[in-house]
Amino acid sequence: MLPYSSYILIALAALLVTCQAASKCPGISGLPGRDGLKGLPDSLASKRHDALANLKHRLFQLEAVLSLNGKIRKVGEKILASNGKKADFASALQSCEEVGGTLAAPKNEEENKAVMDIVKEHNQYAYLGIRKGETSGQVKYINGMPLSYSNWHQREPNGNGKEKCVEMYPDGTWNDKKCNMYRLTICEF
Ligand code: MMA
Ligand code: CA
Repeated sequence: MLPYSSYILIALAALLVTCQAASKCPGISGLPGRDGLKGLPDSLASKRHDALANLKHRLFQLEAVLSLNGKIRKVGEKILASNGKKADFASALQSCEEVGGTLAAPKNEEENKAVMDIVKEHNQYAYLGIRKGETSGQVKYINGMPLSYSNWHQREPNGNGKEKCVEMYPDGTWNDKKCNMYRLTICEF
């Protein structure tokens, strides 16, 4: 037989575990409220919830305007955008990185099609965020990861060490190419 107070403690512990699992602990009696251990009162938590909802709505509106004007293209979690400028590979990459993005590198057919649409719109070949390793010649993303998707044009890549960058043709296929050409800049964010 346990003392009476032990049963109360066990009951309280059970309640705590249950309500925390459901994220529905009351904000009273010293237990964490729905903000868990951050301990915000429910009134503040609800204000913060409203503010987040407003932000989301505003973002949704802004994305709609930018899409409508053809300024951005959304594909999965990615946002693609071009500054409409032609540049060599290093300058194109720099332009993207300066604004927190990187050169677009399609990782699947859907992304490839989205980049292709921008290439077609501008009627300009574009550099992709893909290049060959200095010594290995291995084809990699800017972050050094090996290629996981490709859409080479027939008989490409054929550069044999002389073509370290990759461009996209208006049909969406890829060609390894020298890095000092002037090609459309398309960034991903
Ligand atoms: C160019 C150059 C190459 C490409 C071939 C395809 C002649 O070289 O763009 O990168 O592979 O054309 O014919
Ligand atoms: Ca080539």
